[in-house]
Amino acid sequence: MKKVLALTLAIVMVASIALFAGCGETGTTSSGSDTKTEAKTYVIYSDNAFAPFEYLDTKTKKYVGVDMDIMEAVAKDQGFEYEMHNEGFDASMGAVQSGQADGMIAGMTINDERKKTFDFSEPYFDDGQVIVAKKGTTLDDLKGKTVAVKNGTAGKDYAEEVKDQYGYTINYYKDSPSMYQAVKTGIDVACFEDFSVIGYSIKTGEVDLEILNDEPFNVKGYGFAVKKGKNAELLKMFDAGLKNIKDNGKLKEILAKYGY
Ligand code: ASN
Repeated sequence: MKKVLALTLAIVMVASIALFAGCGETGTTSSGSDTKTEAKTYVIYSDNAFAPFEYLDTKTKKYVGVDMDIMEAVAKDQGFEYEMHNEGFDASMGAVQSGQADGMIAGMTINDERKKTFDFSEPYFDDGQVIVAKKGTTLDDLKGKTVAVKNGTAGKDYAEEVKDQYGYTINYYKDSPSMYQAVKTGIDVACFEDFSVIGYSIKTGEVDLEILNDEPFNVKGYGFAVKKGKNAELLKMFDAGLKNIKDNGKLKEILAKYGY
């Protein structure tokens, strides 16, 4: 009799452990086949000084901008949680590749080279790069000088590509303000930056530089990115949310808020 009781107890214990384990693993609030997985807080990385896409609002000490608003609107639409880390562009790419971040939104140009290591959302904005210098500089003035680029960017890739054509050498910087500063102080004769970003800073009077080329080069879409083959569910939610905010006018509203 004792043996039977002990056995029954053991079975009950094993069964309840299995039940608990099951709950812990999937975090289900199950009712039949309608199971929901436990809410995850996604880690999203971004650039830190790329107005109007992401920049520190000195009054509120919070990062604001087009990308910050898009991420918020998409997450709200899709009902997921995230935390934003504004660590810089190159750092964001590194964080996504190392798995430290689940995704990034940083005015990131969608191109074929990056598609080898990232999966991108649908585009939400189009932009290309321009060459920027002190007023009165011409493209001929680049010869024999140094130009500034930001690590890891599409502008950097383009500057490397056409370097012999213009005859300059390249200095590498970690963020956009350091690049502008190097041009202002004369360390470098020019820098390469996304057209709408430098255009915004010139317009607001933040940066007293001039765009040298008539048309931006390599105009391409900006997209949200995850590591290739990873976080497919996050990318799917981003795309679904992006479609909704495109359809319901929210994206237009966000862009208008920042002057587009
Ligand atoms: N458009 C830039 C790039 O994709 C992004 C940036 O500088 N934040 O390289």
